[in-house]
Amino acid sequence: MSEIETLEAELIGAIDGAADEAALEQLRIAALGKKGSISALMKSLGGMSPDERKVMGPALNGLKTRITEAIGARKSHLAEIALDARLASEFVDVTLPTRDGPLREGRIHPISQVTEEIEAIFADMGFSVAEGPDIEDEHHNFDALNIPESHPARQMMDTFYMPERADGKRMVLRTHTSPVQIRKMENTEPPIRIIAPGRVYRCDYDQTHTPMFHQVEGLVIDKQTHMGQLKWTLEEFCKAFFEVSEVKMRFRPSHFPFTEPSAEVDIGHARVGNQIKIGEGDEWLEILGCGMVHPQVLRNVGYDPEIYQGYAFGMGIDRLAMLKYGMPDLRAFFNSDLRWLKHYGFSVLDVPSLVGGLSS
Ligand code: 2NL
Repeated sequence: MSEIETLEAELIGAIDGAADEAALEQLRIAALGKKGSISALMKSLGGMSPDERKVMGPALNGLKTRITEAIGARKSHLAEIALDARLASEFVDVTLPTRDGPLREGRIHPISQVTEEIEAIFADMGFSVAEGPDIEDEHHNFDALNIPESHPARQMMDTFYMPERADGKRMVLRTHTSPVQIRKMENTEPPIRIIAPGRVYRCDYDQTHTPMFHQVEGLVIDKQTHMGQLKWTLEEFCKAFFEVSEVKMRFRPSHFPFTEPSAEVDIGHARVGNQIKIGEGDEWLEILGCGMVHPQVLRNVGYDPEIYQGYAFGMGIDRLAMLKYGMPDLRAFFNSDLRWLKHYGFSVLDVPSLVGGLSS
């Protein structure tokens, strides 16, 4: 066997036996690196006679090519083995029951649960979810909504004002999620179909009020919208949310600066023992406010009220949660009491959906 054949047999044997990529790299350097065995033979070409070189040149080049290819082949084979091992070790049997641990122990707060339920219902009716900043300017929180400087809601008594800035601007903690909708209208052409859930803030603290609470507002703007659509949307929402096939509702005339006409909506309920039954019965509970968007609000965001109209509504998420899940005290919502969370919280694995059930 020639020197070349011996070297080739040795190298191929070593390459096929290399256990991992690092060993393979060592072999590559030992053969093809600057001081490698093949490189040394290549260098010896210079000292050969032209006849010898004619034979040895192509032979060495052939050797170099075959060794490079063998290293490449072994490398992809090793990578395949490594991938198979990883796939085998990371195999997850999704049909197994959950193990003890955070997934089973942890709880979703009722407010997060109810927010997701509301989002699932409105998503099904073609609404998207919009968000905006908690710290707002007075334009988006009040002026654009047709709430005048003199309105009681703007008084220091009710609103958390931030310290006045150098440019004289006073920011506020948003008192409702309406500014999210104002922002949406300011930078979007109709049609619009959104809900805006989120935290809101008011200077108020007693048995039924916390200074931070949660609200969801809805807004639809299009060329032909009317109170009938608003009424249907809210009825469908209430049936889906309270998971009942019929729900008694009452629309009472009301007043908001940002809607005209405006209405407050009550749902019928009955007390059975210390439980509340929603949808039937002779007692009324106010759950939301709504109306047709005031033409001045449309003008404020640059819409022509002769072309576009819309309806809007707003409701308190915390209150809806209390009603649906029978939680008596609003203040317990924000105490982070683990016993309360264990009792009223929801499983991480039960994601609310209309097909899978909202609160199953
Ligand atoms: C309530 C009443 C309401 C709205 C919110 C709204 C938003 C825009 C324009 C017009 Cl951008 N209206 N929102 C309308 C009527 C009532 O909330 O009692 N919330 C708890």
